[in-house]
Amino acid sequence: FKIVRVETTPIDGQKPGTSGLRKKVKVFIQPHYLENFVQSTFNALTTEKVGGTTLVVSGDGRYYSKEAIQIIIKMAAANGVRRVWVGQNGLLSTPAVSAVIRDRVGVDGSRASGAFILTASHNPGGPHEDFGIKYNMENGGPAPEGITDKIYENTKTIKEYFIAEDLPDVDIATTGVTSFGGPEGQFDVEVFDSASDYVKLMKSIFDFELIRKLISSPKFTFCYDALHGVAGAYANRIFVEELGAQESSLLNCTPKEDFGGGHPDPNLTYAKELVARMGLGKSNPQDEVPEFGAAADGDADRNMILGKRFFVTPSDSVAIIAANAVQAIPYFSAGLKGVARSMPTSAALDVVAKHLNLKFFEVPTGWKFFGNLMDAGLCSVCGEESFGTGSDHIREKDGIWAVLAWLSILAHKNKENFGGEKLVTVEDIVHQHWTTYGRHYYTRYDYENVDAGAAKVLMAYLVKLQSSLSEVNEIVKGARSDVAKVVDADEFEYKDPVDGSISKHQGIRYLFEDGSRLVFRLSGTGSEGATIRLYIEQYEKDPSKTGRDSQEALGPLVEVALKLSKMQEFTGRSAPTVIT
Ligand code: VG1
Ligand code: CO
Repeated sequence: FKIVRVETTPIDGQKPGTSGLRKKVKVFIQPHYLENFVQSTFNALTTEKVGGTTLVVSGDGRYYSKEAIQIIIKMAAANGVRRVWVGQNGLLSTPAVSAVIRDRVGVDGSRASGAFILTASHNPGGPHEDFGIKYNMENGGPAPEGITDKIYENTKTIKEYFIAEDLPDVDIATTGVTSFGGPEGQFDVEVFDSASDYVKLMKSIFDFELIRKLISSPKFTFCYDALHGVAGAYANRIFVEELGAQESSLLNCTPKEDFGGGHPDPNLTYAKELVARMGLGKSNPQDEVPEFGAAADGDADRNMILGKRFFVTPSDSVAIIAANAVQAIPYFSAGLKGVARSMPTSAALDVVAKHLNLKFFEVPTGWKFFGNLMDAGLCSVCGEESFGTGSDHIREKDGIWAVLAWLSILAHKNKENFGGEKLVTVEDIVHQHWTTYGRHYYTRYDYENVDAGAAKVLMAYLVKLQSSLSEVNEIVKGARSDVAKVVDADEFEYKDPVDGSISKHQGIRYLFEDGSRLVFRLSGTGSEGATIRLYIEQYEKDPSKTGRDSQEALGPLVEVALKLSKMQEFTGRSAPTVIT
């Protein structure tokens, strides 16, 4: 093949957000749009770090992935990359990409040094929906801000990109190696099975034999919904083939370019079919409801955990996994190095860390901040309120790992009793946890696609309000006399304890005397307008009061949050788009 230099001009708005660049497909398919971003990434990494290396390119299989993969292969060839690895049919979940970078050895003994992941995660897909791309580094984690800032700077000045235009399209449906000759020597594309490396890793972490016993126990029933995302490429292999679940336990496990027209976001609003099956929707009380249910997002890094007619809040989920990891999961048997959560995630994990005397870290939203801690050996288990849970086995959150972690805890708690009378259920485990550690009532209100200007004004107003706590408390008291006093308020800023880098403006916090918190943030993953996220949390230590309905328990704090932020006045919205 020949290397062609193509002249181009900068395109506005290519700033990577919380997790890469996400835009409508119609934006991505504009001439030069993808090419500019990919070349800007190569340039940010520098020629030395790109030339001669092995690059992974794959994603959640959403619309436009197949075309994008061929373009990136041709650009990689032209930029001196030695080989490109592609998951069969272009499919690799985000956690599997991380695992592949860290652990996979190619047929010729090579190892990967980075990846382009093609996904817009939980955003819908299809010709009128979203596409996305992000770069992950040699540790398997998302590029840090230092790199993403450089990429963005490059997109603003880019003049040229390089592409091997005459390289034929590679058949990515068939596994195997295709070799080409270029001006600087050989260039290979290796297509490999999407699941093998990941399955191998999971088997090295969990006790599959024990989980198999749980799943085959007549008392236990199971259901997994991939929402037509890439998790489907792993679910059959792991849950059915390895763990013996029935095929009928899998819902929507065929990956589709448009996620079957759905919104591949595993929460109570969008995972409708699973929610109904688990008896949480308008199901018939006579229906057979599984003991355990779970769902994933488009790229399979998120998870939702459900019990029979019971929802596990993600903030509780990570705390419960951390509390049980050493006993229930072989990978952690030597102990946890530390635990971490994102700032808006509830403090349930903090309480576990204190009880178990573990190192604890609070980081800004987005998985990249956990990676540094893990690389430095400071953190084993971490999570976010946004249905993200994971560990240092890779450098991304991991939806299927979280499900296996819960299955391990269930198997561990029931191991003397698989054939016995009554199963220890998901709900039992959560209630036990609240009795020991107290409960953090938690909810998140999302105001999606709000006018971007209005959202900025609201945030600026909240920052300014913080300078006078007496004014804040007047508003609080005026709204609800039964809510505690605000004792502190700030804009969250994070200093990375490993590399000393500082991330500012990571969300506005109002901290109450009784440990309650209100947090306001603007989303960094949307593709249109602005999304305001409001996180509401209240701690209850008294075991006799931990069984309330969370929306009811949080009612007074919600009222205060809406008054404090003048939400309706600024945004024109009288209700959020999604409540989780
Ligand atoms: C959201 C979540 C955040 C998560 C991010 C990426 O970001 O709040 O916790 O890390 O999505 O997850 P934001 O900036 O929109 O609040 V994923 O599954 O979209 O890669
Ligand atoms: Co995701």
